Amino acid sequence: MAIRGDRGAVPRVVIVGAGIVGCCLADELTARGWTDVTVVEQGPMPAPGGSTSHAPGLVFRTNPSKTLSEMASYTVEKFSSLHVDGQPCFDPVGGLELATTPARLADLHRRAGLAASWGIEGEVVSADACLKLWPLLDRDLVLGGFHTPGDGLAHALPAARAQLERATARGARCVDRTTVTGIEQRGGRVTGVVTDRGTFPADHVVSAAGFWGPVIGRMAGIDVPLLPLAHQYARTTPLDTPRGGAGLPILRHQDRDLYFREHADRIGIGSYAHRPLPVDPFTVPRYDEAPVMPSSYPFTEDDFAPSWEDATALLPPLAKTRIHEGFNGVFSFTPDGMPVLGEVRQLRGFWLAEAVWVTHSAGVAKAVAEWMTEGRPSVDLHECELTRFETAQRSPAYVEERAARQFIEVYDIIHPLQPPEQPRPLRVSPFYARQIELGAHFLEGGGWERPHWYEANAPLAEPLTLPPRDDWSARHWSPIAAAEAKATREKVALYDMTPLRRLEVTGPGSLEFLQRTTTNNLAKKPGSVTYTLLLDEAAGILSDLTVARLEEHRFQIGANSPADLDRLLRHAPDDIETRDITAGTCCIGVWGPLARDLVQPLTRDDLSHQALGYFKATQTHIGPVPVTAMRLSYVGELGWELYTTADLGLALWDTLWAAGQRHGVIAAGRSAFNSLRLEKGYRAWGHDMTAEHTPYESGLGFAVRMNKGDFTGREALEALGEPTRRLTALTLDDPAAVVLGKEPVYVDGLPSGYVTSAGYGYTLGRCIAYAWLPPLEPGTPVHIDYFGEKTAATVAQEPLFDPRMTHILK
Ligand code: FAD
Ligand code: THG
Repeated sequence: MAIRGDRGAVPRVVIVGAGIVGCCLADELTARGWTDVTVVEQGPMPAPGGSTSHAPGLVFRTNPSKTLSEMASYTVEKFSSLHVDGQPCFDPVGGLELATTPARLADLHRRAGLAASWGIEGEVVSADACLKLWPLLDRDLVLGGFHTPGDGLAHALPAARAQLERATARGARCVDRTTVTGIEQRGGRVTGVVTDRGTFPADHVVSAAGFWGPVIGRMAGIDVPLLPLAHQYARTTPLDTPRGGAGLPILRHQDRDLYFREHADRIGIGSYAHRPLPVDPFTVPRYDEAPVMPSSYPFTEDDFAPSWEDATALLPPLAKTRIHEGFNGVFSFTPDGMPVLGEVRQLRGFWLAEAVWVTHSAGVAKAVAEWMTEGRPSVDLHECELTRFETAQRSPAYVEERAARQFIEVYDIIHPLQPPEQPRPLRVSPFYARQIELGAHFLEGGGWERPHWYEANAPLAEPLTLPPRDDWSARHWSPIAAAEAKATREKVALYDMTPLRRLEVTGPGSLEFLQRTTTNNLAKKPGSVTYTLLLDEAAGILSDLTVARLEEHRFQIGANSPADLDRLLRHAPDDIETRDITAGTCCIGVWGPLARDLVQPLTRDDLSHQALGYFKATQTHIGPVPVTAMRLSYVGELGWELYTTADLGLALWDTLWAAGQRHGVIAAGRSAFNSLRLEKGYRAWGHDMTAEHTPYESGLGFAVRMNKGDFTGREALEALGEPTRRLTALTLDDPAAVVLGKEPVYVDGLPSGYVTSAGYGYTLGRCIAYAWLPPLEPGTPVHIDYFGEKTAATVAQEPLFDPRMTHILK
């Protein structure tokens, strides 16, 4: 099937860069019927001098990101089927991650859990078993390892060549020694690629330029948030042991930031232990001027010295060898370690496929090709899309600092809640000074400082008895959260909701536009609020939103990520305006049984249930502060979200705080917040459900109105059969047990799904875990693997808390 454009013409694609990503993409596109595909490469083929040209090709598939793990699995599968000169492009020598500290050994159990969740075979093995797999190891150093038999070595250059040849056989062409110098555009669309050998007209341009991404981005007027860093790789002189060339597994010694592979009778050593060595992509030498190749800088021996000591300590036979050759090889790092993918809204037809490891290259290429062909990828890419970054997260200083941090932390044991250290604080709400006074323990999200609990509430926690926590789940957690949750259920608490993204849609076409874009019926009177879903064409959930109709033609949307704004802007007609008002505004959630006692005296308007019902909004005043009050609550208690402009935020906080003293008001943080929403069964987009899930299986069918007229995803919803999996609420049987998310779930002893989000339900006295599982009856026993231990859990009836809504409807 050949791809045709809008006017029947064959669309022209130019891919910039013939590294592994560009070559995989040429193959994936031509396999999908794209015929006019040109790969433009500045260096000479078949080894043009980018990162791929010297990649040692280790493929460890296990990753906290399900998406990256699946992409890696696809790379393994695909490269295994590619052959060059009779040799497969993947060697399944297996992978071994070592533990030399108890903390690492525990973490390997956690990684084994991740592997099981994402369907990767692997097992934590003893030190003796490690020695069998890698006889050169010093047995005394090793406590155990994580063995993944299906991991191994990708032969990146042959894989690139094989895929490019296949693409060429389908009509693609590759022009090497041709440097892209400009991107042409007209009317917000890309029209061509300018090179030192002429211009290539194009309807789509994909920048697969690796660490040169920012250079190509600048030609297109886009900041590409990645930083090239050099990373040291060295090979030893030959090793005279009988095991040389025997197919040793790829090896990681993360406690010393090292990895190893065999090169016939030599050992290759990669190190992340050295200082970050940033490279300016704008000053990288051209191929002909580079000493070796553009991505290879001279080896700095001093930087490698400690790693050599660590390497010989782990592998004593290496002491009889020396470093034969080494180099500082350059590749891309991003602020969060994830790739940068997607079409740029401001320049239609211009796509990014950058900051991709060989490990994920085929999976990334497949996803981008699907996206270009069908309008959406088949995997959830929200962690990889360019649109995930906030404006402040794309400044060069931010990117440099965070990307260098990613380099340093690449093998660190990272807790899922662990906040990055710098640059902080970046974004703060107007209540920040008060939060500090109250001893807020801040974590970070989307650049925002977010209180997780307040030390000021410590006395409230003293009388509570909570089960003790293991070291891991006790991190970034405090028993104070339990006291804050209790105070919210029993009295009243203030929550800083400022980081909750707010969009404003105005103009005569607003209602029609939002009706067409989301699932619920929004054609209600001004003053109504509706919970609704943003779906893609295949009915995958792109976001869940609250839409408040504040005036006939003015809507305020409570959204999730910057991608939501991008999505709306892509589809918005000219007669409406859509903008992000988050930064200029703020929000306090006032929730708890005493919320009305606190707030009503501060306003002359009637806030009774009769006057302002559930999911209703109104403009009013709280003391001197004009606010928009929305009667809804993600924590499942009576109360309002109170919005005002940023300048008035502190006055709003102080007014509520002063009035709340006689009611015992507290400030409460996100740790309690997450517990309360789990008890209430409210889903968190990006954790519980993503574009890979549809509303019904996610338990969100109530937000879909099939009879309201057409909307994006409606047709796909109609075609859906009975769900084969469900987002399922589980409670852990042992009141002292906890899980945190992403753990594998076993039904009848078989791996059957994975935990999405989890937290302790303080009202319930048990940990709650949501999980994707085959449909199961409430009461079904299952178990969850937590650090290699099986913990019993039971399928629960939802909602776990207040099914009759007595806490809210009063
Ligand atoms: P590249 O291979 O850099 O390709 C980009 C191409 O774009 C280049 O060929 C370049 O010449 C071309 N280009 C740039 N600008 C222009 C222009 N203006 N005009 C025309 N062409 C242009 N990954 C793993 O998965 N496992 C590993 O074990 C591993 N080890 C590594 C070890 C080292 C020492 C290094 C440096 C990297 C390692 N990586 C590893 C990372 C991996 O090599 C890269 O992430 C990957 O190769 C990037 O592929 P790419 O196609 O995006 O980029
Ligand atoms: N507040 C506001 N907007 C938001 C959120 C929020 N947008 C993003 C995210 N959070 C959306 N998530 C939810 C999830 C559940 C509810 C509200 C926002 C909720 N659900 C009720 C229920 O499921 O019973 C009511 C649904 C209904 O009546 O249709 O309250 O926190 N502003």
